[in-house]
Amino acid sequence: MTLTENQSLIDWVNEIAARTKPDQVVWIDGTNEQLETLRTIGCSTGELYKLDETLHPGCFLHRTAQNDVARVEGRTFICCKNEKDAGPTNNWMAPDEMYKKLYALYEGAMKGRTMYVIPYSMGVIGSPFAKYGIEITDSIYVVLSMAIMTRVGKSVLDALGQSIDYIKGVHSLAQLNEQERYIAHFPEDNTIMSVNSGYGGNVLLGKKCFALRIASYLGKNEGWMAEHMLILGIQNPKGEVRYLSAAFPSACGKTNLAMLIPPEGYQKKGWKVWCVGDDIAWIRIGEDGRLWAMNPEYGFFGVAPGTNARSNPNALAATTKGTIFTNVVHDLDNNTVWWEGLSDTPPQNALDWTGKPWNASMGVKGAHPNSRFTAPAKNCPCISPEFEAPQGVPLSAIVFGGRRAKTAPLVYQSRNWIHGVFVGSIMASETTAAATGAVGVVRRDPMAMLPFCGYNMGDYWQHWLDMGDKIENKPKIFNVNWFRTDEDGHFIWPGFGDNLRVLEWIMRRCFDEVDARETEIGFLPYPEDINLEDLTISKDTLAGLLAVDRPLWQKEVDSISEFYQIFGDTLPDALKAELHTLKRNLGQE
Ligand code: OXD
Ligand code: MN
Repeated sequence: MTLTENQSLIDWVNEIAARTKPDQVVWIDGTNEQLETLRTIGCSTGELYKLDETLHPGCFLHRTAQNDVARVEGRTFICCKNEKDAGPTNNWMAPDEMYKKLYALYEGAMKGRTMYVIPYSMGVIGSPFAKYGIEITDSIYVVLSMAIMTRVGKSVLDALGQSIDYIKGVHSLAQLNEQERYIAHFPEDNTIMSVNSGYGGNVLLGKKCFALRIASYLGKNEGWMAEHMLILGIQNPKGEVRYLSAAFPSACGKTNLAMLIPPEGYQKKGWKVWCVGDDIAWIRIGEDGRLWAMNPEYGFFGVAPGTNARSNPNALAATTKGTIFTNVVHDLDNNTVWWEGLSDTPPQNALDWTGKPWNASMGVKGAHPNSRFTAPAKNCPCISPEFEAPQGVPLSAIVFGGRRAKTAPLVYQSRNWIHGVFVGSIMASETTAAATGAVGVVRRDPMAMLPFCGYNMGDYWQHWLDMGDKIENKPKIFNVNWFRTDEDGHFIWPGFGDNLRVLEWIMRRCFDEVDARETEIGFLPYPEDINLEDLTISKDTLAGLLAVDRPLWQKEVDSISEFYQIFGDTLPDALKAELHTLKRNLGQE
């Protein structure tokens, strides 16, 4: 049954159905009754396994195809008219060429299947800041995951009314053919098309495709920002809550920071951290001249391995009900799930992520390293009371960071907004041995947006600079690095909950409550201003973490210059000037 009288929407759905030729078309109304029917069908086809209702109420296990376990950056395209608008860091194809290719792949792709039409909202339905999307898919897993990750159903159609202001998304599993897998974005047409994949990051089109790639393009044109950032609130003993957003490349602990549990001493004094979002922030200038950030999502799509009661008890708690687990170990004795790092007691009688009998003595991992949980945000014990605030929360600070064994200090503050944009643009992370085999290879990932910016990264930096001109009460911009190592390769800073000690200094800087020393790279804390109570780390060690290593920074400057070169004339002059200032400060010019 069609749930809307929006003729443009009906016409488009009919057009896609005529191409893909499903057996039937089902509109998702958002009722639990309908979702329950789909869960039952999903279990009957083997797409889902129902887990133990007592241990994991409303939870399911799903497995992707073995050739389909991660985002495919090499097959992700920005299809705008001019290649230059996609920039040097995106794959580009002319829209006509890509449409032709995709329409051929979609031809009859849903034969024998049901086509689902999912109306969804990024942000609170009805809020002036929400944006709506329609995802067409032939996967029940996608429908059920979208119903966790976004707000779905008839109320979205009601809010949309006759408007044509929605993002069109088409997804088909087709044959899951790797050679013909495409994740294509048409920013100038408000359209996303995905084919031959069933992995979340490629097919839950509200997330990376809409809320980052398409939304970053919309934000540039409409004067706001879509960022790959967590949002959190820090409540101090006086009961004041101050907010920050933070961007880190993957594998730097974004979800863990978003759900941080304060050290015991801090808890006793009344400190608390509230999670507003763990992955995406839509940021606008409020009437008060401050930046306001909202989380457009409704759930968490987190990496399972390594998540445990110590590293992130809040994330673990979020997965206890209404969650879909993908590519984890199936514990057959308890009909529950397990992954590396969850506990020291792997199940004896289990299936690995591919569905084959497995136990730890086999010496191979049971869960895929990129196995995931899709969990409702509202399950999270520290979810912010402002999670549903339509306008979001006011930002006092923006934090960038990466994984750097040596170069970057524990924390530093940019001199001003423009310098802060520079600091974001030079963000980098070093690869770990586990990921690539080559330790310490520096990968630049500006603002953690390299795979997610829907247009030319040079223009994106210019947009950041332009926003700075318009924001009256600018948040302060910082850089953090939790990952400095000693001679033996051990992490020096304890990380996890103790990162609050650094966030506390950041907030004190934002409210002019603490001094700092100006250095070549920006403002650094005086060691005595970072609270080390209850830690074994000495003040000297901390001083080392807060030192600027000139020779390393001189090398860094060479690497930044090389990176900047690929942007040619789209590199904003203001960033060139910042690079010169850094060189001069380091005595290189
Ligand atoms: C994610 C990612 O899944 O950044 O959030 O890859
Ligand atoms: Mn992410």
